[in-house]
Amino acid sequence: MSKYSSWNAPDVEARAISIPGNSRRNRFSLRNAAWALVGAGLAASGFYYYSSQHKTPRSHLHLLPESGGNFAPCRGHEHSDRLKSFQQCAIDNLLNTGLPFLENASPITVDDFEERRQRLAEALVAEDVDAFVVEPGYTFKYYGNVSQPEWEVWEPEERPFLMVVRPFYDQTGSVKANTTFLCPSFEAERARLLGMPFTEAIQIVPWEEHWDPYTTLQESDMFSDLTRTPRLMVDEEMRDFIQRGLASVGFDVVGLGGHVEEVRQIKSASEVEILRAVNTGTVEAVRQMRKCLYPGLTENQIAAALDDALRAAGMEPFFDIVLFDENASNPHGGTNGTKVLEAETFVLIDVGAHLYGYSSDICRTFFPPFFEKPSENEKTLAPHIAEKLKVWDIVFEAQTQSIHQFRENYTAASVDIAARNVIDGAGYEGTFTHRLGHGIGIKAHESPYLNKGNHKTLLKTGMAFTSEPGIYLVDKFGVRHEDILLVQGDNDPELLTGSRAVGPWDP
Ligand SMILES: *[C@@H]1O[C@H](CO)[C@@H](O)[C@H](O)[C@H]1NC(C)=O
Ligand SMILES: *[C@@H]1O[C@H](CO)[C@@H](O)[C@H](O)[C@H]1NC(C)=O
Ligand SMILES: *[C@@H]1O[C@H](CO)[C@@H](O)[C@H](O)[C@H]1NC(C)=O
Ligand SMILES: *[C@@H]1O[C@H](CO)[C@@H](O)[C@H](O)[C@H]1NC(C)=O
Ligand SMILES: CC(=O)N[C@H]1CO[C@H](CO)[C@@H](O)[C@@H]1O
Repeated sequence: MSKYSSWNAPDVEARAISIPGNSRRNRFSLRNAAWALVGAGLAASGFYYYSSQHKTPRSHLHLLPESGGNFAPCRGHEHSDRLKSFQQCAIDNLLNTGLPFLENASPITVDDFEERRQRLAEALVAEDVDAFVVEPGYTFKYYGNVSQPEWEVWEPEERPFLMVVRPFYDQTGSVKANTTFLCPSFEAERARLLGMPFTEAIQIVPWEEHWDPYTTLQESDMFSDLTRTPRLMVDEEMRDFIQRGLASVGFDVVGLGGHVEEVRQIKSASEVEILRAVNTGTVEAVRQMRKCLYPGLTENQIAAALDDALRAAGMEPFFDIVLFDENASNPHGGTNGTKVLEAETFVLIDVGAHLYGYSSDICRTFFPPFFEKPSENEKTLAPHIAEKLKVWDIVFEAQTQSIHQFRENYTAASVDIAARNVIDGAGYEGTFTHRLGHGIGIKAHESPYLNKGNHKTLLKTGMAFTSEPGIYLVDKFGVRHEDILLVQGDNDPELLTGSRAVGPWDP
């Protein structure tokens, strides 16, 4: 999904940093020189606004003339001024809201991590499993705060570093979690330096380079009290060679499922507040940016300005799909972002950002503000405008009907079917080409997945989902509305995006 964010220029930055003795000033001039070259190349091909994709387009545009007038884009000073004002307007509008949506969110604490492992221990007992095993990645981040790149900054390693969480009964007879790490012995100190969120000192079982790590795990005292073959549940991200390694020494290995999978699916109060903050903030960023639009902007320029506005508000965008008219008939885009904004353009923006490690994922479809809204009694709407309005309303009604199904014990299929029935019933059968949505948390896409075949998964209180129905008309336009919903017993769900869209002029 992150077709735009990959166009930032971390490589340019990295190259500059690697030069010995470079000062902050040098770094900036190197970066400018590199971007001036990029700009020159693209200017020659008639595509000089590409440079606004850079993470800091304002400083770039500002500094370019100083860093070599010959390389700077040589036409359209007015255009570049206007673009600069647009970028600043998107940032200022968002900051001027005072960012009230961020107020109730705070980072996940050590106590929250302890609570997660406690819920995991209880789930392991319920599933009759002796230990949960996970390597650095999203799930390890969830239970132990270490992602794959935080452990292996270079590339994923072949040496297993595993978190092993076992349930045990304390003196009062209640279930508790015991966490132990199987770690390359020369890395044990580095593992401790990670400062993982535990109230007690972390326990490490080390393995030497010439040992079999799986045998080391098996022969440790972790499983010595068991009277059966130890049953391990491995996370879904666990690499195949580690699963086979564990099985090869005689562990009974089972895949992620049941109550154990539900632990991460069900959000705690602090997770809900972060999800609410980042999703409401992302919607607000789109609304505030929209007010600044002017004719002639490209999809890429809008994505870059929106990214900068999100960053200015403390959220880190990780994908940003901006599509105009027929380019939006492909739900995830794929065209090159150079289509130009006009009055009657239907703009689809699907964007996600991170806050405290949690994701937003929202979508809005709208007309630009300089296209005047027809009055209520206007009977002579051009057919292509009338069709856009009609489809916008159908998708909105589809989303509304799905929302009523986000209740405890309803199936993951039912929410999709409710939306699909509206779209099919309105004569647009076959144009809603993807599922209704997915769980959301530290990843934008998490289980459970909401498709019309998923009859076996039941929604539970505390699960957070996207509802994102769409209609895609090839060669014409696409419409999608995406909001976040929190399941709340047998009631309508709670909206975690602040407020839904009202209409194509009020997204
Ligand atoms: C978790 O890791 C992040 C860095 O990725 C850090 O900022 C945060 O403080 C850590 N949280 C805890 C509770 O240690
Ligand atoms: C956790 O398990 C290890 C290894 O079996 C053991 O040495 C340690 O005492 C246990 N910790 C607690 C708090 O039970
Ligand atoms: C973008 O794609 C269009 C065709 O869809 C093409 O005409 C145009 O040259 C492309 N622009 C760039 C900069 O690649
Ligand atoms: C959902 O099903 C479970 C198990 O049957 C039941 O305990 C719970 O009360 C149900 N929830 C609601 C909101 O009906
Ligand atoms: C289907 C398609 O590619 N439509 C348009 C998308 O936008 C580009 C410009 O970026 C147009 O050239 C395409 O016609």
